[in-house]
Amino acid sequence: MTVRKAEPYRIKMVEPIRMISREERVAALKAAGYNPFALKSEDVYIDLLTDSGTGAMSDRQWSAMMMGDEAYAGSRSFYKVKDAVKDIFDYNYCLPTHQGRGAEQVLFPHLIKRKGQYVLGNMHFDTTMAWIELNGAVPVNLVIDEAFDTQTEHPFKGNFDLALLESFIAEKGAENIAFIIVTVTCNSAGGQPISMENIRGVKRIADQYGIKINFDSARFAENAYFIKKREPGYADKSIKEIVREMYAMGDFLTMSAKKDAIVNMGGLIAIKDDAELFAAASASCVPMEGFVTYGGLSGRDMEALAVGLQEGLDVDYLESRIGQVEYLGEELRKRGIPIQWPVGGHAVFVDAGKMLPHIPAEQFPAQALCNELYIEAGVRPVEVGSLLLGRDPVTGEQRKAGVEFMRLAIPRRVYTDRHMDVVVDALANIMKRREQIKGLKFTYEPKVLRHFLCRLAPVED
Ligand code: PM9
Repeated sequence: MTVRKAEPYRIKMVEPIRMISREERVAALKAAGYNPFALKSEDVYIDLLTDSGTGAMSDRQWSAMMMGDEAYAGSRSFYKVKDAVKDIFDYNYCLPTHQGRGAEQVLFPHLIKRKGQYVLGNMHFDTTMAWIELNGAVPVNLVIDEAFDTQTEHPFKGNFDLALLESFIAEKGAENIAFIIVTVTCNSAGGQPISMENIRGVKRIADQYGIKINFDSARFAENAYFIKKREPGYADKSIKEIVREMYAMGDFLTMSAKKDAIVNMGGLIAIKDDAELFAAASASCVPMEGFVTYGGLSGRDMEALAVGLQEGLDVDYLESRIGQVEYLGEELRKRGIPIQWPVGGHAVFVDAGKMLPHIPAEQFPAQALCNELYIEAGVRPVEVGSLLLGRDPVTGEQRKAGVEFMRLAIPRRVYTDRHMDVVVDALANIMKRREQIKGLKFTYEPKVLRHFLCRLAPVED
């Protein structure tokens, strides 16, 4: 019998959690306007809202924080981040930012030359989409069709549809494309990876038309792990070698360091070799995020980041982390719960449209399922469907998501497989009474990024 592997770490410190009563959960959700974002985290038993900034830092990261150099300018801690960026991505310039959206805010205005230009991606994340639109450009998603069919087996559902990418550029004209964003892994499609072969295809097309490539790098190491596991020719390469090969095809990167770099706060811009772009972004960084050697982070944050960037590449850690996501996914599948398959890197995405076919998209089936899971077991997921997608900025019409996902995002090194079993039991119970679940309507709808702050109420029959 093969001896199974366990987590490649010991737990040195714990944070107590508790499940409040069902009556208290019902009252808490009502007070939160049926939007789990408004719940107090103390009222949540297992928090799977996000894997962003929720990971457990290692003893090495905590001890590195003691070395934080809090100098306003020229901090020693900044140079450790810069060295890690050079070592891992081989990019020469770097600017820290307070988180991923800070990086987007600083860099994007220098890439979008005029209103109406397109920014092409496999599938843009919501804040990324917001920063593209706020700069007057139009975000376009060109992911392969398989991404929207949760039941089809495909190893790289985050891939670009290369034929569509090429025809879109040819039709609109290269001068109307601001840049391309390759999101690794592709969060909105289910944490789905993009293959090296596909990135090569994007690069070929980008070069042909003289268009630059940005990597949205929140989950760069998880993407590299999938390439190692699923793509022929990469089994014997290290994660760092794979990352280097991926990033050699890009021109710059924006990163939320709160995911694969396993810090609670932080972000990055890195630029391969364009000194002019770096100078322009530096000039924006100072008023927006802070001086160029701290960009919204303290010295101790940067110390933790320099260590976390390297720790995130550890193959044993990645195997255990993605193994836990697979475990949750497999257990749910055994109970007939429809999920994006194969599972992605950071989360299991439940196909709520399939599970609750009686709730139309405009009544947000995935949000209704999130609320039900909270009521059932105090588990907090997040909606990644039509509620998140929002309205068309021109027509004001509700856009319909390709799939109505409920995302169960797993924080890094935080929960055990026993916690995952709670989620499985709860969803299995919900599956039995799913016809009784009601859709939702707005009682308050903000104009931008509405899913964070909206308030809802159940639709009455
Ligand atoms: N992603 C997530 O939960 C956190 C915000 S929504 C609860 O998945 C990508 C691919 C992301 C991402 C954030 C950002 C923005 C950019 N790109 O949250 O600003 O997944 O650090 O990063 C979240 P920040």
